[in-house]
Amino acid sequence: MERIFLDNNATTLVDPSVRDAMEPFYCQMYGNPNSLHSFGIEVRPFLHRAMEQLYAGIGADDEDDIIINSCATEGNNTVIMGMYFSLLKETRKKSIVTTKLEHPSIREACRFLERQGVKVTWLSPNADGLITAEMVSDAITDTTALVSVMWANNETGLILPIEEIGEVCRERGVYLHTDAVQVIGKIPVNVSAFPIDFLTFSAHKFHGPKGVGGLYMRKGVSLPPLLHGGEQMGGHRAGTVDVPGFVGMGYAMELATQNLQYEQKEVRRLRDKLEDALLEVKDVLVVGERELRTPNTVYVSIRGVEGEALIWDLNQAGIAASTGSACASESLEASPILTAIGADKDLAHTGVRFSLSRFTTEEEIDYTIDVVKRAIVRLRSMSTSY
Ligand code: C6P
Repeated sequence: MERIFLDNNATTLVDPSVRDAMEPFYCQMYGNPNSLHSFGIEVRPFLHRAMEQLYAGIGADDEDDIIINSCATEGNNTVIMGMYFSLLKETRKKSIVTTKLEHPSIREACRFLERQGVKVTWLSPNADGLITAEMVSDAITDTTALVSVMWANNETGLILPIEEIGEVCRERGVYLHTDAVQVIGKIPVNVSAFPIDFLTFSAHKFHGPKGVGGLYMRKGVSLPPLLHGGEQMGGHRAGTVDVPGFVGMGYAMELATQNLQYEQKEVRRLRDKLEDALLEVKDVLVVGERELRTPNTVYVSIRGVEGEALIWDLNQAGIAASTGSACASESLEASPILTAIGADKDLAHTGVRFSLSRFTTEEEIDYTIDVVKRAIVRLRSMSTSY
């Protein structure tokens, strides 16, 4: 049976051309880029090029920094922990503003800081699932050091108004960090045009390899490293960089930019087709307005159908979707996002996320529509609450 992957917000297929670009760095050019001999020296131009691809992909200025690390979880922790050691611990700037929508890598890092005495303000989304610039503005006080708001939510795909939020932060003299994991390759990202100080991304969310990510830091802002040791990454992140991963991430970023239009037109058309078909079914609701979401994501709630049960039925038919974050998929708790936007208890257990990619085909979507519709009938017929 052919399998269908509609869980691209969890991870993505490595583009075969990205894999080809990485391949020479395993058994041929395997030198440590910090070595002074030819094995090390020959690698450096490729890393230089990969770095340029990243700068171009996010619109960074030459003088800004991009720190290559292991994943977005590391990037997010570097910002939160770095803020703690540089500002929160020592100065009167003792608080952070963040949201209840964040990925656990922000949420748990902030909870850890709460236990160290830092004040964290947790913004709840409004009924549309959004955080507004006004909410951020109201939450900032004289003691706020950092605002951390994700650019798009991984479950709903809802895009938050980062530019406006950045303007508020700039006016009030507060740093802005954004977790941009879910927007690379889906909407244009230009950090030079937006008032963003820190931005995290992760290669495996845009058809690059797992285990490599990046943290953008605007020129003039600095954070102590999370990993201490050698002088790699200009002292910002010790440890030998994953050379094949770095090269792959650079190329994946270039391809993400090249495919942006395709994503916004074709991937979106397929997503809309799936969404329209699901909305034909009675008592189905989609979280968030289409225009406000990343083009590949639909988060649907189907009354009378437990999210896990539907995922199981789909899996039997070879289709991979999810109830939400992959890293929370073993928890049977209600969806935090559906709860946050005011869904009742029954509804909060029904969320299912479909996330497409540029490799998704029309046939796959047609088949999925058919399978989901049949699964809904089957599961509702067994439901005690519907
Ligand atoms: N979200 C999901 O199923 P890593 O794997 O550390 O590079 O990325 C973590 C991460 C950080 N921020 C956001 C917004 C994310 O979506 C993720 C990963 C996956 O939604 C796995 S939990």
